[in-house]
Amino acid sequence: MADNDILARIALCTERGKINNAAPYPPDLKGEDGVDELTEKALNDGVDPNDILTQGFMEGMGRVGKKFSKNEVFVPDLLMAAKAMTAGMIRLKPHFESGAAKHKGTFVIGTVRGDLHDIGKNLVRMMVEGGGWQVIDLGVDTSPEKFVEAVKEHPGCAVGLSALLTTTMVNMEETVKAIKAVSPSTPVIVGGAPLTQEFCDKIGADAYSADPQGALDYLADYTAA
Ligand code: B1M
Repeated sequence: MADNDILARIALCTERGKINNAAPYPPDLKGEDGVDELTEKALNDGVDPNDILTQGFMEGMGRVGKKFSKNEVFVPDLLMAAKAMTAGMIRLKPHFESGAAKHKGTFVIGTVRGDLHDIGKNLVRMMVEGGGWQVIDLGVDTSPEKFVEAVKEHPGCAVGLSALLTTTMVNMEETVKAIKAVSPSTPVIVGGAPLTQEFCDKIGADAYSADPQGALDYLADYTAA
């Protein structure tokens, strides 16, 4: 298979959530190679790991992310795409560690203090990972101090805060203030069902996104600026 063909196939399998040959999902690709085998083949054929990341995984995750924003696909589709991408990322990992492939930057994400909801946060993490970023996931119930620690540990990172409760979204303000106190230039993106742009402006965060793709788009604009 030519390089462009295998990359296009990796993008398609990522978008459709085809993990590997044995995976029965999606039914129309049953018995065909998935992201796992195709990534291995591409690497063995000498395809640049950066191309696998950008033209394979990022292309596929980008397509599914845009469809999700337009309600053309749903949470399970996004989860399957992320699973497929993760299978390929395991094969790419040694290339990132050796420096042959490069991340676009570091994104620290967590659900804020008092909040245990992580399904939406995990979707954002997966999309941003699929967008070529190194993601540090601080998990749920994350204190402002823990975010500050991560910001100090990863200079130049961007931060994402998620909250699902009206009682915990208020903890975002304290977190944004703590981050800005140690690093005013660190961009902070906020999201979660009860949030609004108005709330984002009120607490001094840099961006609000209603969905994972919006967070990724903001990061792309931020790095391009
Ligand atoms: Co909870 N819960 N819950 N819950 N729960 C809600 C949020 C609630 C609306 C249900 C209801 O009453 N109708 C309600 C909140 C009401 C309010 O605050 N006004 C509620 C409540 C009250 C509670 C408890 C207090 C219940 C209790 O114990 N009495 C309790 C609180 C625990 C705690 O956090 N301290 C609680 C517990 C739980 C479970 C643990 C059982 C479970 C969470 C499991 C988990 O996450 N691992 C749970 C669940 C599943 C829900 C519902 C049913 C679903 C939430 C979800 O995952 N949605 C929810 C009701 C509902 O929404 N129908 C509910 C799917 C997910 C993909 O969407 O998280 O919005 P979402 O993420 C979206 C966007 O918001 C965005 O992208 C995602 C994809 O589009 N997004 C970002 C999210 N973060 C982002 C960050 C970004 C950008 C975009 O940039 C950084």
